[in-house]
Amino acid sequence: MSQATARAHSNIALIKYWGKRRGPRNLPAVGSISVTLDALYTDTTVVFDSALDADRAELDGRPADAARLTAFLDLVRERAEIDTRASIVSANNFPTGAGLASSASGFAALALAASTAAGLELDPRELSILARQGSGSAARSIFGGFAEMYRGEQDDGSDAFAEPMLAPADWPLEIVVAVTDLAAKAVNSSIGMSHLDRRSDYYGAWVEHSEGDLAAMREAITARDLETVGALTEMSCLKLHGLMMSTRPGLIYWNPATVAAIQAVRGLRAAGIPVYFTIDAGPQVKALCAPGHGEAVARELESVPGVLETRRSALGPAARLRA
Ligand code: 2P0
Repeated sequence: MSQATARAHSNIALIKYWGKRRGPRNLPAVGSISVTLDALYTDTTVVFDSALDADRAELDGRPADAARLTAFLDLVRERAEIDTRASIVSANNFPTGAGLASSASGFAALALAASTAAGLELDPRELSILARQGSGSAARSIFGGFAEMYRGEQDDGSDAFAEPMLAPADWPLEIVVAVTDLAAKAVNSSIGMSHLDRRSDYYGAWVEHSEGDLAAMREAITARDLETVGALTEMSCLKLHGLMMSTRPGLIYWNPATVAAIQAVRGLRAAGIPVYFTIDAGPQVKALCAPGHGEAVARELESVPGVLETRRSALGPAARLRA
């Protein structure tokens, strides 16, 4: 038996990933830039055990569908030249599958725990490539602080990985997550973003403008220019949701509280608080703000009708092994 436990944190994209290029295992059609969240994480233990005749998985104390996980473990087994089955025990400290990027933290933690338990010593880039093969956004959760995921050009995905941009201490922004619905989302991201070239008339424009958006965001982050980072973040979010709404069948992830929270963020900004919203494939609103404003932002978002709870977070660390 060999085992390892890893913790990886969720991340939120400021410039969004949506859409895949042709090829296997989550080759993104566009690059993305994200921040890793300290307050939201997944702990995963993997045990390779020759007594098992099939992979077993448990998520948050309940049996989980092992099929997607077995496909992922097969990548690790192939590389380590073993065929031992594994038991995976994983827990999120936040709601799973509700637009809080549990697949990002989940597959990043699994990549690190499974590769280590299998005896592989992967460097961060190799880990990022491995995590991407579980879920595209997981490639970014290998790193802390700000990270950029590259689209890559190769058919084998060898250049589709993330890299760190800034450590949390380099620009210690705060994030407030406003939860508006705890249920798992109706359409998961992989399905929502499948075959977009055939399903949305806006997709070509989304891909065409992505390099410009990424370049502008890189420049704003390097300059620590929160106003520009925030404007680009809201633009990429709204462009993503415009694309989702334009997809046949139209995808609407928002509820009334999502819209109310957007307005509340803009209201705070009009009152002089540097805060900007973003939203992933779900109804939760994430507010990015300057250091020291998290408490006021959380208080305001908690007063929005339909907001169930808020979570405050600093920028988080890279994925790491735990004893
Ligand atoms: C992102 N999202 O950049 C975008 C914005 C959601 C909206 O990446 O199919 O779970 O596993 O690669 O990574 C969610 O998609 O999709 C996502 P797969 P994933 O964070």
